[in-house]
Amino acid sequence: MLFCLVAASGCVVPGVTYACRADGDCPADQVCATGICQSPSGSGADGGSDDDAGAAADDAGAAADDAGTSSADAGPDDGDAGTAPDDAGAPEPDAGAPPECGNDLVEAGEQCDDGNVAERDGCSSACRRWWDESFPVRLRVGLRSPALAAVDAPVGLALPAGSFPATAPRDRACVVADDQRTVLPVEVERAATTTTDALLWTRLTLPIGDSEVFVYFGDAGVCAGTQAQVWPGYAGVFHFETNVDSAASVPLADAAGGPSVTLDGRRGAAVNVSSSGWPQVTPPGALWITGSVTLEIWGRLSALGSASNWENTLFQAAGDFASQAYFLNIENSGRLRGYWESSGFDQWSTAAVALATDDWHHYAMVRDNGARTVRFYVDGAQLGSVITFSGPPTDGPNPSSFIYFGGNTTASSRCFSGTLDEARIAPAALSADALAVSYAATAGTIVVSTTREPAL
Ligand SMILES: [Ca+2]
Ligand SMILES: [Ca+2]
Ligand SMILES: [Ca+2]
Repeated sequence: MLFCLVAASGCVVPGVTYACRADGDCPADQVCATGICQSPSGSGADGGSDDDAGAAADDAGAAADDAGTSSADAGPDDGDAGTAPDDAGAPEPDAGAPPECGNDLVEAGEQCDDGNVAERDGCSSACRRWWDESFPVRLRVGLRSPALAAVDAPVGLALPAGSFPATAPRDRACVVADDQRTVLPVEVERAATTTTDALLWTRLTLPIGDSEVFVYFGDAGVCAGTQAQVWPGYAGVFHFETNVDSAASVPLADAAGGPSVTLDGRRGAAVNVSSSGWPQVTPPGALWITGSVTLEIWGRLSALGSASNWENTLFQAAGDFASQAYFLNIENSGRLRGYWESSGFDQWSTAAVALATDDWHHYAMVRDNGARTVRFYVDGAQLGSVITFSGPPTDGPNPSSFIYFGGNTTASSRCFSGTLDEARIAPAALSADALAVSYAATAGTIVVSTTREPAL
């Protein structure tokens, strides 16, 4: 410490503390207290006013530090235990701080960051590639379709046991495209109550290479009401999950005696059909089709038919014996046979399928009124040659008209004996590719993998 009469000599040395006798001995911004020049607000007891000023700056730095800058708190902690932000930011600097979702920066631990915390926009509120964080579980479904022309088609998703929690409301699933944004239509065909498997349908544009969709479970029915979007273009779709089950709002009834349901269907449950009972639609309504039509059904014979022809009936749309809009059966020879009244059309496929009992096959007939052709299919592949015809059916339905699945109004020996599943009737001539997809989609060959996320 040196004495210097500041006011008189003007000798002010920065960083030096001056002795004084009066305020006039001190620099202009200081006063004389207890013989030493110091700031007016300071306390001589704490060793100097700079310390307090430093404390204030330190606190400001702590706040800035917690906001994400790492430079402010470089100095030793000032010991001000009351500054909560400083403590919350420990350890300093904030190298261990979690990433911030929604700051438009993809940081460690984030799969994406779209600058917001909104759901269902491709990047979730947790910055994951996840449709909506309110769904705790999803199933990643890997897909691969056969090579074909573009087909917009229903695709069956069979979800194995263990795919999702037993408590999840499986009748309220959502199907989302791989962009985590596009919600696809969904129909829950089967949601078992005692196991954790399920059968869904969605609709996709094929072909697709290696692709995937995601099934989300566990939230209230935000995707309800999209079922009809799975089945445009069909007059009737019948899953036979029960003996009166149909998917396209077509009332399906039992024939006398009624068919029993077996869980051992081609997909989910199916109906056991015999001459004593089959499912039917009466009156046929929109299923009475005299224009182009496509008939599809899965069948498993328990025994070959006992008649000498017209046996193993699959479809019969009839008003009476002499009024039929379409008919399809499997002759015991393995040839498919189509028929309708008013035109004299009665033709077999030019090739045969090897029939065996207890063996599922997908059978189809396409009547193309525009091209005047009939095509037969087994398991998605055309059976034999295209057959031409000259006249389409002309009979309208009458008061006793019906659609039979497996039944035959002419002779009980012509009924189907076995199990039928997944019948469809479309008022159009579906393409060969569409039938290939229909077969593959029901057989499950389009789905190549299912993975639960998160894993159990
Ligand atoms: Ca971020
Ligand atoms: Ca988002
Ligand atoms: Ca079924």
